[in-house]
Amino acid sequence: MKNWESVVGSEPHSVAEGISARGELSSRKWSLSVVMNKFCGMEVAETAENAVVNRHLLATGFNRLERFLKNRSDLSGSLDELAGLGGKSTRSSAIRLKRKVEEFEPSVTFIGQVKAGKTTLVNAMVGRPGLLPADVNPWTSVVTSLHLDPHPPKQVNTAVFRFFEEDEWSRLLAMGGRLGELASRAGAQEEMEKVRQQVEAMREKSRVRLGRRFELLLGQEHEYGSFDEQLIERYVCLGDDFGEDDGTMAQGRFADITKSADLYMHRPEIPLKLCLRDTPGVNDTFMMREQITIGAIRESRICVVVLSAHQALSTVDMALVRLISNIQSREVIIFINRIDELPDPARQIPEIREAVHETLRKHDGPADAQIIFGSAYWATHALTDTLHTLSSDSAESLIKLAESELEAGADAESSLDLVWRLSGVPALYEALSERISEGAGREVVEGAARQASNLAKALQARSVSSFLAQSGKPKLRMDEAAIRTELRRIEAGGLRELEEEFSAAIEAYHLRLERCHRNFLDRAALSLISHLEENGDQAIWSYEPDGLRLLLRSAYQVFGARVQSLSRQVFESTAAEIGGLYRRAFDIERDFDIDPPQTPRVPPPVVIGQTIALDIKGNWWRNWWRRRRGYHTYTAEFSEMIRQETDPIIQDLKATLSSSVRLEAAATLREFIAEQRAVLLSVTSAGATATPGSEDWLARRRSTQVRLQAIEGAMASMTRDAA
Ligand SMILES: Nc1nc2c(ncn2[C@@H]2O[C@H](COP(=O)(O)OP(=O)(O)OP(=O)(O)O)[C@@H](O)[C@H]2O)c(=O)[nH]1
Ligand SMILES: [Mg+2]
Repeated sequence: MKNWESVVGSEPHSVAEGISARGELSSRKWSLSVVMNKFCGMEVAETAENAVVNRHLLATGFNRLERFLKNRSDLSGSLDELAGLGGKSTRSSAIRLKRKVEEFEPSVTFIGQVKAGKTTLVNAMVGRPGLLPADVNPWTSVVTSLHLDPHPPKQVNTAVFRFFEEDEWSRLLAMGGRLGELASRAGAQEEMEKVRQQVEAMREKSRVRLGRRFELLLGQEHEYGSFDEQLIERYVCLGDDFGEDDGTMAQGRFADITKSADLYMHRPEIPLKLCLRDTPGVNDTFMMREQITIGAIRESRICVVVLSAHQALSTVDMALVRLISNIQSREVIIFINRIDELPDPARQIPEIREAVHETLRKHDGPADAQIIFGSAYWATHALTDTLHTLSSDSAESLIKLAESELEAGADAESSLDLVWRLSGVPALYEALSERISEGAGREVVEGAARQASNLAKALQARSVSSFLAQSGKPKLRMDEAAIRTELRRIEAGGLRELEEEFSAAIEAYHLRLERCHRNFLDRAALSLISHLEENGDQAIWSYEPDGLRLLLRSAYQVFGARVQSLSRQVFESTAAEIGGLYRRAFDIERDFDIDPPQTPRVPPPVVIGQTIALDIKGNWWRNWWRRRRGYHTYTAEFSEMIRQETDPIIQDLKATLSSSVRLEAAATLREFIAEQRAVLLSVTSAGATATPGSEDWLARRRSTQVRLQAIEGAMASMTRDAA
């Protein structure tokens, strides 16, 4: 009883034939229910690794990576060739570059509603149903990164668990998370008390569980050479769900204090390294995890938002919408899971799609984000070849969806492939492939191609140098000391310019942020006063903070565009100066350009989406309101509360983001110069192997030049291709 045919009935023909034969449909459905009744109540599939019999399914959805993979392998080939053509320094540069490109690991963060099925989906995507525990106690705050590698990973440690630092941990507990901070600021005693009790209970539990080791463990890491479900459970599942101490206490249960887990897996079906990050759901009442989610989003370029089909984006998910609304639509993919729970998915999917788009539009979210529908549940059953154990409702939905697909003219495919496709996993992998090849993957290839092209140019400069032609010896017109001095001058000039330009940009940006902030506070206070004048203090007033977000976002965008353009200018002028140095050092007459390095990426300002007091329209606000007396107290206290609430966002926008871009730009410039220095100075050490002027020597020189030009051409087309 393995394949689809056996699920829908025992007729020998394929699903495609069967389903398109409308006449047979009712009898097939009848036979389905017979089959289902027979299997209902059966144990759900065993989900250990060895139960995954259809792992080949994981290889679908990567077509869009082809160009990236081809470019990358051409690039590797060219780098090998360059390593052979140049001296020691060129070789080590080429090897380093090749390693960097090969080690490229794009990452994807999965965020979403609590219980939407993020963990189940990630488990299915890595071909290990049951690996990460699904259905975990809501206090979990662990971000788990699964590192997939088509080659067996070289790491000695295939699992690394990190614990909270002491200060992070005490802050988390002392303040009771964001809502705790907020409640205490607003003087909402009731809420505060609730949070405090929960936190106290949690602290007590950890202390009992971990005893004296507790303090010692904070800030530490635990590493393992292998992992299995039990080990992961000890680090990422809280004890409550597992009953009383079952004897494993001796080994410890660390979940309370685990901050992150990294697991390295060999996955030959997937054509590149890939990191999938599973995070805890965000619509929990206490928002302990919002900061964790913000951190996890920052670590990946692509964000997959997992929603549940039967409640895809309602008002309780506004926190989620806010978090993604500061990321470009192209880098957000919405996966609507659990379509197996829809009675009629074919009819409901378009409705849900429309509703989600509408909500995103209305709330200023990434309205153009791609939406994919699927079911981690179907995916798991397809992988483990246990379609016959699908619950009857789920099988019924699957059949209905399959029928409508086939009626719409879908290709005939095997029943297993069809179910896999309907699970949405291949479509999700395809969307990820597309984003990787046009985004981070393109940048990596382009950056390395520029560097490879510079190596090829440097070697050509050496071979066209008039000194080489005359004497057969690689020699420079300038001596080593002069080259070093000149490079130091160029570097200092470039860094100074970056520093000055950045300072000016940052200053303007800070002023603008402060102005936005002040204006917002003033406007809110004015609105409050006029409300009080018109309605008195019995009618409750509220104020939307979205205006502030809009202003902050546009200030950030202006800043981002400015620093990118100033970095580009500085990089270009530095590259031009180095080109001039080559011309002088090698005595080259023709134009000689060096490619400037890539401009730094400006990360999305996710923090703007952080929940602030005004977003929460619960009891606390009513209580706060009722406790105030007199207009004056309202306004002063309100302004102070909102200022304290929004200050951390402004601080983060000021400090973290601008300084990270600035540091990156300076580091890129330094690295660029260091590489040029190594290449330039290595030229004199690379000796000619044949007698200068001999035929052999000339022929070899010509062929080297031809090859270098070919490499340079290939690199240039790759950069153009990428652009
Ligand atoms: N019917 C159905 N159930 C699913 C599906 N995906 C997950 N589930 C179930 O939903 C429950 C929650 O799944 P998880 O994967 O833990 O959800 P999560 O989003 O990781 O939850 P949190 O981490 O707590 O936010 C589990 O009992 C899963 O078996 C699905 O596609 N269909
Ligand atoms: Mg989960």
